[in-house]
Amino acid sequence: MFTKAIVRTPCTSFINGLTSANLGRPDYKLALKQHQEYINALNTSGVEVIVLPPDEKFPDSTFVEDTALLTPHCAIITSPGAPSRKGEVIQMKEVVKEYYSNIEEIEAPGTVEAGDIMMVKDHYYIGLSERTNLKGAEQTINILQKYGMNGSVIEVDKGLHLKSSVAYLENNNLVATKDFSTLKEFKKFKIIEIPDEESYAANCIWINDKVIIPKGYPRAKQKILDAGCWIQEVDVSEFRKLDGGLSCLSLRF
Ligand code: CIR
Repeated sequence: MFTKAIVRTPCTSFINGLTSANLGRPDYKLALKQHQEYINALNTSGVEVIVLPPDEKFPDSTFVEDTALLTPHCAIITSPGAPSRKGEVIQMKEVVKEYYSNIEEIEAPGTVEAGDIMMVKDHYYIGLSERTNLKGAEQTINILQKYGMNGSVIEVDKGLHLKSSVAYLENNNLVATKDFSTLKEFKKFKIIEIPDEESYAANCIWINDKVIIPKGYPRAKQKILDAGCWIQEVDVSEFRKLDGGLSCLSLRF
């Protein structure tokens, strides 16, 4: 169970965030509205939501998930691979200090963005992507092992981060796009395969027996419902324009 979630209100420079999506510029006002709806959804999942103020220096700073890995035993402050995002971790470390006494950090030349890390109980799958390199993944695994947890790496050839394409929904259920559904590393899971045309919906989050999914993906929704999950939909269209999904918008712990 999660008891808390950290989010950060999008700043006005959010509209200039990194993207390869080709979906046009986000509408800032609509993004703020959608962010509030996201907070409401987290609240109704029984977590206390810690809302950080906008940080104009970093257009992508609303995507807090990438800046830290919060485990039950320690917090790992990451080392973002995107140059424009590197400074985001300084502020996040100060916030995390209030909740964790064991704080570890990924060091250069290692890079890690935690959108590449999927937690399955005490095992962490770490995507090797354009943002997370092997050195960063190895440092992460060493830290996890120090605290009695473990990790392994997965090549990410498609999508921004590992969790752009997969999500663990507890009870052995793994949501995955077609490309990731056949990976040998995921053989042991019950795969909920998301059709290609709705692949964005593979980025969903399990939070205290509820699954929050993006609004507007009916086939993905039906598949997740068929797996016996209780669903809430949230519209995150403006965050999608910056390659961001539901998981990116919070740190849940
Ligand atoms: C970026 O490119 O870094 C942001 N525009 C989107 C980050 C999305 N984060 C995530 O998937 N965890």
